[in-house]
Amino acid sequence: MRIKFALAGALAALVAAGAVQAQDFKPRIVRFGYGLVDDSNQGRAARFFAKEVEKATGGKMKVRAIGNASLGSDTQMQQALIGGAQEMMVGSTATLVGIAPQMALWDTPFLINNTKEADALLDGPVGERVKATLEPKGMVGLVYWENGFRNLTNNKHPVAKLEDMNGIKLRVMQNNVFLDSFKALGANAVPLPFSELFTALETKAVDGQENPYNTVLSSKFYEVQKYLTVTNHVYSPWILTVSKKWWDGLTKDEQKVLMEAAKKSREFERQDTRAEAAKALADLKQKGMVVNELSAAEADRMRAKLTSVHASVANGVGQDLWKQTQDELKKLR
Ligand code: TK8
Repeated sequence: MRIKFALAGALAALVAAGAVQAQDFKPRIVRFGYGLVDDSNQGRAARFFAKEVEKATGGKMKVRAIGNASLGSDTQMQQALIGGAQEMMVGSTATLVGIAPQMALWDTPFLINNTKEADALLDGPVGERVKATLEPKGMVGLVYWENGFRNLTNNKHPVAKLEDMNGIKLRVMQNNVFLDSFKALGANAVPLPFSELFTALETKAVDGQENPYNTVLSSKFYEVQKYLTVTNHVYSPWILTVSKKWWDGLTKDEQKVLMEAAKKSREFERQDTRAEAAKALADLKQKGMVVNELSAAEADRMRAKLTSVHASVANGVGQDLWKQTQDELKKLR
């Protein structure tokens, strides 16, 4: 019995190796850039993706996962992809809005309530439709990863009510929806690339920022930020993108391998991110951060201010996409 299984296993391995050889793979190096540190959910998933691709191509395609924004900030890498100087990256959809305006859909405050809604919306027809707007701009979107629900940190005082936002100099992503949202809350919103954020916090050029727990932890923002307010004000996706110039030169087999590895990495990344997020708050408290939850009444007041941004997002992304999104969400709720 055991021998039979061993034989079957060996046979399966041979067939798999043969299948890899029979496919059309060329020796290639893929520079895959990202903004966070190596030891982050982004870094772990990038390395997972790299391994999957190497395995599936029998080592022909080598993916170099390069973090810390060493290849540039999100927007710089996007330009490198468009020009064909870099093959691949992962970053926030929010930094793509200047190139693909419909990406602003994901910046809508309180659009998505939980991860079940996030997965269904992003992996469904709405997510596909938004992703497809990248192609005419010179990039191909593969899959969405989870950045996560964003929360507020600052170094001035705990934010317990709406008025506490007044005068906080808050770094936001380079994106008008984020700028408008935090202006509406009364903060002094300053757009900055993520790669400059730690230094800006450290030198007190800004007082605060907003990001998921995972990033506050991996980027060590707890070293330079005292207060964390649980706001969950928006669900932020990351998106894996490749240079269209490069993609169009790949064989069909290569494109298929990349797409399949991307889908596997999506499952890995979301699980890993959610597991880390579930215990991150306790870790951050232990590192000395003072954490507060908003009272229901104050959360409602902030929500009311932020939903005022919805009409402008709807106009920006188009009423048709906005309506499709609302319809999909209704079905999910
Ligand atoms: C990483 C960024 C980051 C984002 C931000 O490059 O800029 O605050 O949340 O994840 O894309």
